Amino acid sequence: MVRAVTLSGALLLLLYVPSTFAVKTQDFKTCAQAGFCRRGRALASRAQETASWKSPYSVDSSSLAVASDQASFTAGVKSSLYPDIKFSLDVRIHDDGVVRVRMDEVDGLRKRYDEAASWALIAEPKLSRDISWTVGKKDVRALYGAKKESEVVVNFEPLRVALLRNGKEQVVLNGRGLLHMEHFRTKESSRPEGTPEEGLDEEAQAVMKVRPMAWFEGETEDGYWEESFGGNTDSKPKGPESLSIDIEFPNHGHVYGIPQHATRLDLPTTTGENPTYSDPYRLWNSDVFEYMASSTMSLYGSIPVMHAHAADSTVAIFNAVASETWIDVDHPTPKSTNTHWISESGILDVFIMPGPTPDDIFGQYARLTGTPALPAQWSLGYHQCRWNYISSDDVRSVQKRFDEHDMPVDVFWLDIEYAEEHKYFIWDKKNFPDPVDMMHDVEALGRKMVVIIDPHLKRTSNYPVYQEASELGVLVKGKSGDSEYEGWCWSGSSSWIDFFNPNSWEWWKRLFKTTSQGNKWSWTESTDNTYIWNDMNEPSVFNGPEISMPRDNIHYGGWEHRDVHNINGMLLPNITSQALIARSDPPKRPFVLTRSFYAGSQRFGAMWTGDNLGTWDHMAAGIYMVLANGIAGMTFAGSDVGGFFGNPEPEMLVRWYQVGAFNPFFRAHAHLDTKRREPYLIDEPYRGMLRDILRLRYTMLPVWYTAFHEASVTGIPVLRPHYVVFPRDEAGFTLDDQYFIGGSGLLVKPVVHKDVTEIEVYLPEDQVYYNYFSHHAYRGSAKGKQVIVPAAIHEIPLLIRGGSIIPTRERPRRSSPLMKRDPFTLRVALDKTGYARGELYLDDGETFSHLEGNIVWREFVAEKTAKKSKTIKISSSDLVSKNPDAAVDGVSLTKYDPLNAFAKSVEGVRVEKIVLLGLTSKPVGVKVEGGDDLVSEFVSGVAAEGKKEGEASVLIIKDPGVFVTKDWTIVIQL
Ligand code: NBV
Repeated sequence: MVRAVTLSGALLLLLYVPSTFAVKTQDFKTCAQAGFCRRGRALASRAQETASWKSPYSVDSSSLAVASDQASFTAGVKSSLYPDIKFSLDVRIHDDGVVRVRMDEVDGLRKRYDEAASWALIAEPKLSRDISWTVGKKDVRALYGAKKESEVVVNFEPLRVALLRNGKEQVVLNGRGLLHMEHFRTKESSRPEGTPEEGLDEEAQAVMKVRPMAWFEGETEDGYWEESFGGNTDSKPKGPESLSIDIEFPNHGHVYGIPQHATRLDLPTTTGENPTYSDPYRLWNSDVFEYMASSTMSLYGSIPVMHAHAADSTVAIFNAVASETWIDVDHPTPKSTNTHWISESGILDVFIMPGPTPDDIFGQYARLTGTPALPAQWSLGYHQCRWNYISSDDVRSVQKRFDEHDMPVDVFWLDIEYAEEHKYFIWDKKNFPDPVDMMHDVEALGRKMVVIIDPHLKRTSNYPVYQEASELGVLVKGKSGDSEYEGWCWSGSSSWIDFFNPNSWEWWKRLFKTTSQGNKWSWTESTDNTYIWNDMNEPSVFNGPEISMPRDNIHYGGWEHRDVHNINGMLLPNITSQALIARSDPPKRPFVLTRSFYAGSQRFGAMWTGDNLGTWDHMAAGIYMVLANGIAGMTFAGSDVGGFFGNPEPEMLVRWYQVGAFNPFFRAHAHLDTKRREPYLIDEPYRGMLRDILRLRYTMLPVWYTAFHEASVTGIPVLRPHYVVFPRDEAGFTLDDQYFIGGSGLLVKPVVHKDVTEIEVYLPEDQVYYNYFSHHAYRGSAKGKQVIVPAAIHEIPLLIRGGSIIPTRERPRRSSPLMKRDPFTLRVALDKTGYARGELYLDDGETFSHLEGNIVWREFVAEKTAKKSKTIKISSSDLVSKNPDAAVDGVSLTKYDPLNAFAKSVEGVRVEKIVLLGLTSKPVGVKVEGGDDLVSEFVSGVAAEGKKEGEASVLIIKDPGVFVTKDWTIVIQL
């Protein structure tokens, strides 16, 4: 079908849209349809067209005050446009070099929303003790860092803030003079004095609206006082209050992040000719039905975090704003990037992360907003979901069929139809007469259930959750501020909990208690193994503007919805995860999946990419969306396996499981109208392929869990794009279809096209890489090289980087908790120097006892005893004892004892097999140091240290009799 779609107001183009799926672009604003975005972009155009353009904002140097600890300064800012309006500037330098720049309106008619950062940050950042600001006539500067390599320069007139490294500008705020904080005004004061408002014809009114300062603000009051879109009118009681700022990255040619959009990881320019990228990237949490696989449209979550990258530097921005924000990206030269951020309301609160490497950025961002929580280990297994499993017997029979077909699964999910009239928590007893028994049947095999709880509450007197919320006064109010807002959602006429109201917090937590709470309601018909899925929390409102809440709705503290919209969605999973922790004693790790999210959401659980389509394009988009979410903190991420909409053909389903098995969050899900497609339903040979993929995921759980542990300590994402692992390799800067899993050395390139039998994989270095399955050795090159890897439908292009040791558990089980005492296999993939290293992190996987040091954290190393030696030792040692800074989940391990209770509980767990790849020759002896000779098998082949490609040599050491919690060394004599 060919249809006409209007994009960005003026541009009409013909687009091919498959007849079955079509996003309703007309339901969502383009920049041209949002007054403040139009104004912001118009400002940028005027600046570009005016050679003498100069920002009207300047620092009033007479007001500059450096704090006594020297870490910050404040100053007044004025605008030559509005000499009577006062602004304040506050610049602080944190102890890790992050620079925070805040600007607010002083003594304005109203207060601007300034709490976005407080929801995102874990604590008030520590300021540096090592700064001294030098106040000059034209600027104020601070030189800092270990080698005094960093410098912040704030120019007074015009106001301009720059972060320099070794004398070179890395990040510049207001370099192009697009900073504009629209001050609060009244309708009257907005016009020149004495201008009659009434009795003028249209033309005269337009002329009268021209104010003396029109050169900067434009010629009309464009969308200042009221705006309508799609039949809804925004009353805008506060008038204009938008904020625009340009942020330049003069030496960085690539920018990544600002999820969530269905866009390539390396964000395309939005100011060029490409019609798909003609609008700025939009951040406004939205439920976009049948979203496009390539678009700047906003989706369910918003993280205003952007990385800017070049071969010698990575820097990043966290723009802590909660209102709707549009971001233009432009590359004035291939090696530089300009961005322009336009937000509807709020203060300016920008964190500049100085890097200089991607890993440094992850640390800096994690110190601000926290690391991803270490998930329960079972949640890394396979999740089976569908809208809907229709009854308890349906759940039981699905579970049975997984077992009959020997397919592992950890979690069964229930979508909205379990709830009577969509009153969440309340079981539809016709179909779910015995919910607790059903849960226990699932738990019997170590499995769990996840049940959906949406934030809209049915407005009815027979729903205790709504009744209590209403009595407590914790529901979002309509624009009058005094009556409950009523909108339409799954439950019909509904209201929404206002989680900004602290009175809702303890109440919400109580609802999840599985034991009776006297005359108060609680979810006694659930168990401590019932976990939660929060959907529709953008919030999605069927009859609201852009399928969400009116912007003039009122939240706690009198803030309008527009001020807090992008944060709103994160509060539900935040309090829900706290509720799950609080419901049992001792507490268990929570699991909450959320559709909407903001900066800091990584502390509360997992996200998924929402309602994707069953198309190859969407399969590919899922990968780069998960990568982008990950670099902005949300690393526990995945997309619906199979595609939410549509009925994938067998080939597509198999490929989708391959993608899912290499996503941090691995869940199959499907729309109500789709055919059932549980993996056991598909015919052979595909069924066997799906079983193999599921088993492969379970085999690799130790790799995933170790990667999550690392993320929980360092903030480095579980899926690592090339620019993160090889920041200097330019050829990798645009790659988003292959990636590394944690620090394991596994490199995967899932196939996302039809009829593929082989695929090119890019190797970024002069190193040997081994095919995980066939052990074929490939050689990379220092200049970067593509190699061809077999990729027929049953094959996953998965390589092990030479130099890695991969721990796996290879016994097929029904669920991950049943693997607790299973032995390990170690794949030792020697690098070109004959060396390899790997890590394994273990704990009980579900409580918080790991924070007390109940963990096993091992380092495995394979190395020659001397450079030309013919002796290779593979050893296992305790990593925590070696590392005084060791931490778990952001908490340092002060109480660690290698003989801790968890370690004792897995004392008997063996290493059952070692697979050593790339030895130069057949060993003459293999033994445990100080022990017996071991049985081994050698198949000769290509050596790691040579230049040849082909099947690598493989040494298999069977049952070496060593234990995973113990120190040991195996000696291989060549
Ligand atoms: O709860 C029903 C669905 C859910 O299955 C899906 O995963 C969510 O993204 N939900 C959206 C509401 C309706 C979608 C058309």
